[in-house]
Amino acid sequence: MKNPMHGLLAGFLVITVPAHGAELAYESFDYSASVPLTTLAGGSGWWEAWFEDGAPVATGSDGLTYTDGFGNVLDVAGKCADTTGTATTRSLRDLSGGLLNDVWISFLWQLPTSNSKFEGVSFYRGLQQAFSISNPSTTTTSRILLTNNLFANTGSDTQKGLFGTTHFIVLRLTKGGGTGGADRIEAFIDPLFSGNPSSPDAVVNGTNFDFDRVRLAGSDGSPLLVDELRIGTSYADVSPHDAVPVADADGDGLSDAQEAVLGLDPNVSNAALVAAIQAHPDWFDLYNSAGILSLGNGGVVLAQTGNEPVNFVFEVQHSDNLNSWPVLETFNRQVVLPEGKNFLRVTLENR
Ligand SMILES: [Ca+2]
Ligand SMILES: [Ca+2]
Repeated sequence: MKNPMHGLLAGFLVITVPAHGAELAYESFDYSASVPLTTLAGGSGWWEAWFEDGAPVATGSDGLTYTDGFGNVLDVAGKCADTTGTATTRSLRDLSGGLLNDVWISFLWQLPTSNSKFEGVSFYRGLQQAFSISNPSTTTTSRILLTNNLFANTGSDTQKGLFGTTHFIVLRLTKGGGTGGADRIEAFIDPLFSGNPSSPDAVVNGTNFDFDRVRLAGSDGSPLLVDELRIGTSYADVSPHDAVPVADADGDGLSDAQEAVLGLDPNVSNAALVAAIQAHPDWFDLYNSAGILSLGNGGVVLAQTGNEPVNFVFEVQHSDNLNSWPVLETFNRQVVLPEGKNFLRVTLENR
C-alpha cells in the first residue's frame, strides 16, 4: 500500500481458486459424408437437431484439421459442414442452455475459392441475428469479417484469411466489457493453443450479444467449410489439442532446438548444469517462483494456475470497534494475464 489507510476502513484481498472452465457445446459433424444437416443431432450442448431455412447445408466429404504455429494439433472428429449448393443454403441449430454470453467460441473455417458471395457463421438470439463471421460479399478479396448485426451491420475487418487455407477462428464475448459498458466481441485468427490470446484481430461493441442459436449459410450455394464448432467458458475449452512431443535427444529437459540456439550438443546431457542453476538461481542473477512472489514492494504478487484467469474478490470492510469488520462492499474481478506472463502484482492506493 503506497499510503496507509485512514480511519476505520480497510481493504482485504481474498484470492479464490480459479474455477475450471466447461465446454458448453460441441459439434464435430461426426456424421456420414455428403448428407443434409437437417435432422442430424450429434455433438453435445444442443437443443434438438439441425434445421434448415431454405436449402440445407450438408456434411463435407472429409473433416478439417488445424495445426497451430507451435505444431500442436487441434482435437477433431468426423466430417465438416459444407455450404455448397444450387441455391442459398442456411442451416441452424439451437443451444440447449439458453442465452449465452461471457463465453469463448471457436471453429475451423475454410473458403475453398475466391468469390464475392456471403458465406458465414452467424449467432442469433432467437430470430435476431446478433453477430457474424463472414466473407465479404462486395469483393472477391479473401478476408474474415467480424460484424455486429444489431447496429447497421457495422463490421470490423480482421485483415486476415486466405482461400484454400483452414483458419482457426476464436471469438471471445465479454458481457459489459466494451466501450461504455457495451458488450464486446474480440476475434482472434489462428491463435496459438498455448495461452489465452490477448491481441484481437478485430473487435466490435454492441448493446447485447447474448445468443442461443448458430446459423451456417452460403449465399447462392457458394462454398464455405466449417468444422469443430465449440463453445466454452475458457479458451482451453475451445482449443483442446494434442501437444506435439518436443525432440530432446539427451533427455535433459532442453529441447534439441534450444540446445542448437545455445550452441550445445543435443546428444550430451546438460542435466547436471540445469539442476545446479535451478538450485542456485541467485548465483546467476535469476529469480525462482518464490523469489518473484516475494517482490511485492508494497503490493502482493500472485502466480496464475496454468492458463486460468486469476479471480479476485476484493472486500472493503468497516468497523466501529476495530474488532469486528463487516463487509461494506465487495468487488469481483477476473483478470486474464497476457500470453507468456505468469505473475501479477496488486497494489492498493488511497488517493
Ligand atoms: Ca469435424
Ligand atoms: Ca536436450
